[in-house]
Amino acid sequence: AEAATQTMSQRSLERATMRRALELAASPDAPLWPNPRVGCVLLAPDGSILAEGHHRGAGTPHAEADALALAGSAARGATAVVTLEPCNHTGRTGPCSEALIAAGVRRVVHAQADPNPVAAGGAERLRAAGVEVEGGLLADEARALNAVWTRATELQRPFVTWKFASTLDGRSAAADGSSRWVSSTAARRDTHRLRALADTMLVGTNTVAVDDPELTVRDERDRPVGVQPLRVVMGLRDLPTGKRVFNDRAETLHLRTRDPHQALKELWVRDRRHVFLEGGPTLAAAFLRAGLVDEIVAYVAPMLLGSGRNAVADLGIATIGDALRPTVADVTVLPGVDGEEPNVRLTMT
Ligand code: AOF
Ligand code: ZN
Repeated sequence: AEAATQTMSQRSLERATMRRALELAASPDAPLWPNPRVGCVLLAPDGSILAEGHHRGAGTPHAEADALALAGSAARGATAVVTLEPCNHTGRTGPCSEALIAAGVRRVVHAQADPNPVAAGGAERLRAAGVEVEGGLLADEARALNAVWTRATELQRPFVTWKFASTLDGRSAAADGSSRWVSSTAARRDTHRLRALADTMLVGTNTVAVDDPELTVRDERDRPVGVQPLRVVMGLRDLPTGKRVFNDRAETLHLRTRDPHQALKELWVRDRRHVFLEGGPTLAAAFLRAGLVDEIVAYVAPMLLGSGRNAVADLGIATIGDALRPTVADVTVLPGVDGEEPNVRLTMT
């Protein structure tokens, strides 16, 4: 009975410690990309906290290494509580599996299993060295914390969010090409917030030629914020250098391809994890047809045009049974400001 009670209290202690590790993983200086957000807590045999660590971005120590450096020789016999399975590879830094073994850690409790085929295998390596390993504790929370990174890593290509704004009848511009503005001020502000979470803005050459967007992230007062996502223009057409997408407020890449698979491949090798697709109807249709849209964010404005540019071009669907039917994950009403009407944001997967 005593052993059972001990196991119970160990379990609840490790659970609470994992919650703390998840908090650490989400520290303000944790990366959004290209690396995952990871936290680690080292517990002494008596259950007290020896050290806390977290990852601060590509090329800096992993969470485990960060905590081990703080604990020093006190890590001998400790339990490491980590939000992600310790890595087993030499990438930008050394393998955490070996670092934990060398430090004499006795037990490792991790949440999410490492979806990265290059780095996985840490749990196995630790067990082989005689370290007790338990995986899966609060794994759903850990996965949610790095939802886009996890999906991209599993797919081995960037995660694609297609964002569009349309009228009630699915138009993104009027017959004369005018589109300022379909969505409300609040909706456009919300778009900037979402853009800032991605590492890549993607449009087609046609959108640059016609709409001349800047594709930077700005806050409410229109000031540049933090590191700007990479701006990518896709298509074979040459573009005038005077377009706003080529200004010096962020980097820009012109991908001379029409193939969505090829584009994502080139972005993946450039360490891109999250593409925010804001291209016109042709590019959106190309990605949808290729099955390369992972998430759709639609802003719907209470406006009717009856003619004009469709938000998406022909998808080759002739009958209702063949319609693409994304699953709705969220519906949010964005209240109008300064006398504007509300807009609706639909998030779908
Ligand atoms: C991190 N931080 O705290 C942990 C990671 O970019 P690299 O070469 O340092 O390796 C990144 C991989 O290491 C990552 O994809 C994941 O599989 C593993 N664990 N990565 O950036 C961390 N623990
Ligand atoms: Zn590592």
